[in-house]
Amino acid sequence: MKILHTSDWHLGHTLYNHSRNEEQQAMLDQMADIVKEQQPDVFLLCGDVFHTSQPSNAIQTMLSDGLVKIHEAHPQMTIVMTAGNHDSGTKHEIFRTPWRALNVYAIGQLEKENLEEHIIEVPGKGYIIAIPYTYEQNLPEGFFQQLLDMVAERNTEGLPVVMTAHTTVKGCDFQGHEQGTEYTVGNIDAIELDQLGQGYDYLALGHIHHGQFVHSGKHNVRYCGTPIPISFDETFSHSITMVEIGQHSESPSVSTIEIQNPHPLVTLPSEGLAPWETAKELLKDFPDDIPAYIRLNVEIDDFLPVEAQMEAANLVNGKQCRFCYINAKRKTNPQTEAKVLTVQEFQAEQPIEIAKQYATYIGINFEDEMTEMFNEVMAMVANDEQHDA
Ligand SMILES: [Mn+2]
Repeated sequence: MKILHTSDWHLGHTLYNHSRNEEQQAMLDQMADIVKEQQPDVFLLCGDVFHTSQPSNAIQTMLSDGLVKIHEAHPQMTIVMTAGNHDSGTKHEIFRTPWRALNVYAIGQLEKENLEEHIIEVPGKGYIIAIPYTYEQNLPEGFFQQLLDMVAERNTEGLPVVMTAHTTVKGCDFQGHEQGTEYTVGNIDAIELDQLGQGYDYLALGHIHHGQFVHSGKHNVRYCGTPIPISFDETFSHSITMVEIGQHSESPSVSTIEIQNPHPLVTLPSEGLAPWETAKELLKDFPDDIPAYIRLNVEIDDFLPVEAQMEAANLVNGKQCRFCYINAKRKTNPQTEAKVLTVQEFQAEQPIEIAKQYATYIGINFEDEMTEMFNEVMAMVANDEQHDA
């Protein structure tokens, strides 16, 4: 069984108010070309089809036209499209009946009473267990294993078994996701790989934007990643994943095909931070004919000049690139850097000490006059509390 694995299209995404339609259309066209060339048996789109649960009419048309083109590139191919945390699970299924006529399975919600809805048999080729995103609280215990067991029972021919999920698996590399931690990425808490059961030959994951094998020891658990970047921090290459599995229990062979983005996301300088004056020079020198999105990484002592945004926007006048934003960071001085406190330490500290540390953290000098004002306010608060009591 030959599978094309993709996820996280985020159709309708805007980058600092710039529409991504042109790029996303180019991405869809490349998908159709790849399908025509590769002729996979299965096309998996593992969640985050749209960027928002309320995509505009034009964006919905973009998806349906794109999917029809992908279908026409290889009409025998089974297309499985699950909903991610960015999608509306119910809207995802509105056209499931007409989609079926084009060999497209739209799976938006968990069918706890009707598990069969999640099992798609690709005749003579293999099985797909298609599972959309769901709140963990809404997931019955052992749900994945139950489905895998159902497939194991009927898979007497030893055909390949592929499962999809849209979630955060513990230990993944979440570069590109803002505010990601070891425990939660993109509003989905990390789960152990074991919780997704055993018995699949390949686990096709969506949600994490950096394409990667999740370290399971074997190369059969994979995030395919975004086909085009959603954030400036996705500084890795973007691709779709091609998977081939001979038969059940055999290791899949996996390769990637790169997707070209006509509007690259560029950070200036390409590494580290530059002072504001240098950043402006870099922007001025940026080639006129490259239709990139630009972010400036700027190091500041205290504050950016008020007119900085406007200055930068003016500097790209007449260029093909689009200025997005200034990512300003304060110089960190190891001697004055605020220390990290535990809750207990925080509660034990005097309010004035907390205020001083905060001032240091945001780069303000806490002067004697401020100490005086602070003490005065504290006295007033204490006085009020006494009256209230
Ligand atoms: Mn996503």
